[in-house]
This record gives sequence, structure tokens and C-alpha cells, in this order.
Amino acid sequence: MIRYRADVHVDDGALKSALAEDVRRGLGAREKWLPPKYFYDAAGSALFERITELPEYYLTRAEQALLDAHATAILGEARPAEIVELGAGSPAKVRRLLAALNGTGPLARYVPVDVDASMLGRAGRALLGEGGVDEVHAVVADFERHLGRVPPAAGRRLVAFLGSTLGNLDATARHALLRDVRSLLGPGDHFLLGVDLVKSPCMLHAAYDDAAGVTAAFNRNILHVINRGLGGDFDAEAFGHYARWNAEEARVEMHLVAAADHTVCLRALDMAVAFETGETIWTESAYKFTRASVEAMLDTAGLRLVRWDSGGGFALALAVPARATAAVPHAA
Ligand code: SAH
Ligand code: AVI
Repeated sequence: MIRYRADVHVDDGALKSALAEDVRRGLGAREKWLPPKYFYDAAGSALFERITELPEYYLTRAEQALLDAHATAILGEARPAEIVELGAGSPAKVRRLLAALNGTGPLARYVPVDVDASMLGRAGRALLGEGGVDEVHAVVADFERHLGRVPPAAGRRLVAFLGSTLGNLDATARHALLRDVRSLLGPGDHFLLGVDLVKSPCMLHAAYDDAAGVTAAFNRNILHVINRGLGGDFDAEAFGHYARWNAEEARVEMHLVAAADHTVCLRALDMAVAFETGETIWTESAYKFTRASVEAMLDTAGLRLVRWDSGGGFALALAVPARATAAVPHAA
């Protein structure tokens, strides 16, 4: 029996053409920007793993503590036969969910979905070796475009989207993604969402501008990804790292700031990009939430909050598909 399989919907070619389109649009704009999904090549994923261990980056520890404290109760409610994990990254968090299945036997199937293939193979095989799951069906895909390609459910399903990665999308993209998640769920299925909460600006700023400079290296990695993918000549060290809390929009904004006037060439696009001193590329937003904002966001996507566990400035929200509203009969 095949216990590990991977479906690749984003191969090198597809990634390159999406990167070309996004970079042309983002760096061609008056206010330059890049989509944060391009942080995550093998080097970017390794840098993110280092971020999760930084003293300032409380998010991962807070979420793991919530999983340790509440996974048994959450899984008792969801009773999944399979877990689909969006933006899975390392297996650290699903391991905590699997550990909480004690007594009910191994999970029938784990379906990690991630745009970076480098983590998925290693993580999947490690989990199979540990015996907590019978089958791993990895999906190398963009969760904003390819959720329709997640294989049909193999039993009661729990879709998990942890780490507050949903917060890296703006409101329109979040809504579209949650609608797609809704369509992955049938009656009895559940959605587990990890969200970072609004808190002190000082804590937020430190989490995205750590003293050791690991977040700065993670931010600059997007320029290395562009150099490799599009024949660029970015000097990543010619850009500073800048993070700021925008209270009005409830988001941390991450930018790369040009240290001097200069021009960058992107050979594959036949494109020259001019930078003035102090000009920025907006590389990421990390939206922060409240219970009310999460409930409202789920509600508009047809999902109903059934459980809320919070602590350490983070929260786990468990939701189910909302019942379709009964059609209002037409007047005779
Ligand atoms: N879930 C892990 C990892 C979070 S890092 C945790 O909570 O610690 C964000 C992960 O999402 C990375 O593994 C990255 O490769 C993935 N990712 C980011 N944008 C994505 C996209 N558009 N489609 C699929 N995966 C994406
Ligand atoms: C993956 N994502 C939730 C991280 C975050 O906190 O927004 C990515 C990150 N960016 C800077 N540090 C970590």
C-alpha cells in the first residue's frame, strides 16, 4: 500500500511564471509591493523556522501551548478521520494534534498543503515513521488558487490553518480563502484556525524586528528568490528591514527600504526597476484579530464559531459550516 504520495500543482515552471507576473505587477507599481508567499523557498522556510524560536516571536510558542492545553478537547469535538493542513510548514503542530488523538488510533490521512515542497516530503515521512497517521497525501499548491484540487475527503475532515498565516492575506483574499475552506467541508466537518490577537504595539513590533536580525534576513530572502527565479541583480544588503504596527488597519507591515538611489535589472522580464533612497517594497502584512473580528470574518464566509481557546495573545478558533439559510418563499 502506498502510504506517502505528493500531488504537485506548483512546480518550478508554474512558480516561475506566477513569480514573473507578480513581480512585474508589484515592482511596476508606484508603491512597490511583493506577495509574501515568495519568502518560502528552502532557505526562507529554514529562516521562518528560526523565527519561531526567537525570544521576541511569541506566536508559535503561544499557539503550541494552546494546542497542548486544548487539542484533546478540540479533537474530541471534531473527531476527524483526516486532517487537511493549509500552509503546513514543519510537522511540529500537527504532531501535537496527533498526540491528542490518543486512544482513538492513528489518523487515516494527513493532507498537508504548502507552496514550498522542501518541507512537505521530510515532514510527511517523519510523521509516517512515528505511526500517528496511516497515509500522507501531500499537496504542493498555492492555497489561494488550488484548494479545489485537495483530494476528496477520506472521512470526517478537520481543515487546520494554524500560525496566523491567514493574517498574511488582506480582507478580500481572506474572504476568498475562507469561502474555499467552506467548500472543503461537509456536514460534521470542522475548521481549526490559529489567529494572532491585537496587543501591545511594543510586543508586536519586537516580534517582527528581532534583535538578532533573523526577520530582516527572512525579509531580504524574497530578493534572493527573485534573483534566482528571474535573473535579477538585487543586492539584498542594499535594503534595510522595516516593520511598523498600523493600528488603524490592525496589521504589522513589513517593508524593504532602499539604502541608496539605484537601479535593479530583471533579465527574464527585460525590466529595469529604479529605486530612490528610502523608497520601500511592501513585502508582508500580518493582520491581528479579536474574537469579534474572527467571528464576523467566519460568518461572512458561511462558517460558525463553535469554540474559542485563547491565551498568550493568541487564539484557536474552531468552526463548522453554517447551516444554509432557508430560502425565503416567493409571495404567491
Ligand atoms: N503552519 C506553520 C508554518 C507557517 S509559515 C506554522 O504555523 O508554524 C507559512 C507557511 O505557509 C509556509 O510553510 C509557506 O510555505 C506556506 N505558504 C505561504 N503562502 C502560501 C500559499 N499562497 N499557498 C500555500 N502555502 C503557502
Ligand atoms: C507565517 N506568518 C504567519 C508569519 C507572520 O507572523 O506573519 C510570517 C512572518 N513574517 C515575519 N515574521 C514571521
